Amino acid sequence: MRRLERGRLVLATHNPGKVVELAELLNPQGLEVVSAGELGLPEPDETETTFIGNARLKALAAATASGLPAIADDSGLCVHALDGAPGIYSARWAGPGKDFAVAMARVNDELGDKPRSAHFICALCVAWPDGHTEVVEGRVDGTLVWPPRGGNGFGYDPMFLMDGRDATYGEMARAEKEADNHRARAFAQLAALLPAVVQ
Ligand code: ITT
Repeated sequence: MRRLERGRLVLATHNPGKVVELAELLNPQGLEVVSAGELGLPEPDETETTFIGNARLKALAAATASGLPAIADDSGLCVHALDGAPGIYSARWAGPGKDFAVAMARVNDELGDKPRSAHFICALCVAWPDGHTEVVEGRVDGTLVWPPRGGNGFGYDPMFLMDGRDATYGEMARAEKEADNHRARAFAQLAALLPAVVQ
């Protein structure tokens, strides 16, 4: 199994909300993270058809361009009554202006009075410059509320109520959302795969 050495790791994402959450997970592991934006790396087109495929594509692009190991996150909201939409298109539903009020309204409109269960998925991929990759996936289940509640977090957080909770992700303080969500669940698997990260 490939070990992840302490040192610099590229966060292969251009989403500031993910940068915050991933840095919070990685920094305690002795990894110094630098974002793709800080390195001026291009944002690759997400041409794959799965979360894992797109995470791998983004991590490999960043590792190859930077010469450093890179971690990418591909994630999204899968609404059961919409056959899993927006899914891998979760960012694209917000349009070029990345307006998630628009994306949430579209989800709500398409749902109408159908059942409101949904889950978040996060695929994480670590890629090395020589092309080796490791991938994991985390999931949380919940329900979609309307109108959206809370101004914390990012993306679809204000309409997602994790099963068993009273506060949406948008209403939770940062530490509360970070303690258990699809990204943290994926990261826990990654840390088990790459033991050097958790020494
Ligand atoms: P990168 O590809 O640069 O990482 P992106 O925003 O385009 O940034 P994705 O293609 O993975 O990332 O899109 C996932 C979208 O799903 C993201 O823009 C959010 O709107 C949504 N999403 C993912 N995780 C979320 C979370 O924890 N809370 C709320 N929304 C989330």
